[in-house]
Amino acid sequence: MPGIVIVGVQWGDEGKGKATDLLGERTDWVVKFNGGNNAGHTVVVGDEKYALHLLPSGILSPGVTPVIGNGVVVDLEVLFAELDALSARGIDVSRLKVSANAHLITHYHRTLDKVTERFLGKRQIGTTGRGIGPAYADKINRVGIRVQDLFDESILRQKIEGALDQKNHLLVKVFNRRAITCDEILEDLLSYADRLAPLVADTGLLLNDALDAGDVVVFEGGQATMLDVDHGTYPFVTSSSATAGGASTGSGVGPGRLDRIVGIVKAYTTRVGSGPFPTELFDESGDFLRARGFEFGTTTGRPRRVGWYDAPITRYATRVNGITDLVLTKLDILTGLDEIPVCVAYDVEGRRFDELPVNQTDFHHAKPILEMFPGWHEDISGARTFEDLPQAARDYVLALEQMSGTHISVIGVGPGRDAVIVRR
Ligand code: 2SA
Ligand code: GDP
Ligand code: MG
Repeated sequence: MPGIVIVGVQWGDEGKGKATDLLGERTDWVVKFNGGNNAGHTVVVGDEKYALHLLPSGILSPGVTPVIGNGVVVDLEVLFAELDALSARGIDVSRLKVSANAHLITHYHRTLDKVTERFLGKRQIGTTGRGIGPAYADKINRVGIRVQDLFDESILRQKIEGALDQKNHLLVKVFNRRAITCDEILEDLLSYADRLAPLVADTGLLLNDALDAGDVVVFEGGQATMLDVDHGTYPFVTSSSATAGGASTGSGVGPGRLDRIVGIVKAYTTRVGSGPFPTELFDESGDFLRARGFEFGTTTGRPRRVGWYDAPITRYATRVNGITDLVLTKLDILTGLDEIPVCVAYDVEGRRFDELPVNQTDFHHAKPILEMFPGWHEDISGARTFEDLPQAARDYVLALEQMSGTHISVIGVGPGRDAVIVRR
């Protein structure tokens, strides 16, 4: 099974970084195919904790070649800061490859992200402020700057000038900001060119050759299904394809080569930023989950919104991604609850919806129809087989599996690399 895709089922932070890291021993390549340094993956290895933003989680495993694919937007300052920080901790980062076609995040993208959010006021998306949306907007609008442009100064200058024509109009006339000059952007980008040059590659070719040779390639999704620009709760989404299809377009590998699609799903639900969230909790149960699960943004530190498990979302994600296996994470966080509610369907002003309503307005008004499951009080963090779990925890997992229609092959019972139960 050489091509394995990792995708988030809910609104992100399900533990994709840990899942990718877990596969590390059997993996030859890990490819990031979407997003940029808006991602936040926390990986715990022994006593060491790593927070990765732009780099694929596979960078922590010796022997893995990490790849930043064409579908990613790259902030060069962040790239080199993250590489330096990992090197200083003894991680070998020398194998990293960066697609020549990946787009760059510049100073004006970061500025526009922040001022647009401020301008939106109550309607803001709650972005990470990293310039992600404006960089993808430029890509689609055909005024983006790609990694390869750094190596042709006259082309680079033309492209920056083209992009700034529109940006400066907006910045000065609408947002009352100073104009940005072509020279300042050019100088900043070119300052990274020498360090970047040896990393740049035709990554699509490398990955296809690797698959031909029988290598195992993991495609690591950033964000998640419900934040996908097409399939998520638009406009409260990120600006990239976070679902399995994005693994193909964002890496240059045909969809037929993606053999397994692994969905990562938390035993409850969280979301950062604005937008609908039917099972959201505003009471002490929410405080319990946030504190126990340490639900704070890995990138921005923002408290995450928390809620119960939402089965229609998992069914939707299974369909949209073609999920073949689920990894259920953070089951240990639910320990200590007498009863665990699960959303099995929605009520929208008296109408029952068993699946996600097609109309987003209905989803905004959806109230969860909850089914109660008995909780457990035993510490499960040392469980390493399914049989080690208390009966109530097993029943909870089997119920989620039955509701989502997909096999749960791995269960997370703690943040560490070894805190997992692998089921056949
Ligand atoms: P953006 O910055 O344009 O991608 O924001 C658009 C929406 O996407 C959400 N988003 C995320 N949601 C969860 N986790 C993300 N990564 C970080 C983490 C987030 C953090 O791992 O904790 O630290 O705050 C992530 N990245 C983007 C974002 O909240 C907006 O709703
Ligand atoms: P990602 O964005 O999907 O990679 O997820 P994040 O790293 O942002 O958030 C997941 C958090 O949960 C991280 O702090 C992980 O160390 C932690 N984690 C992952 N799996 C488990 C688990 O099974 N149990 C517990 N307690 N923590 C976990
Ligand atoms: Mg995260």
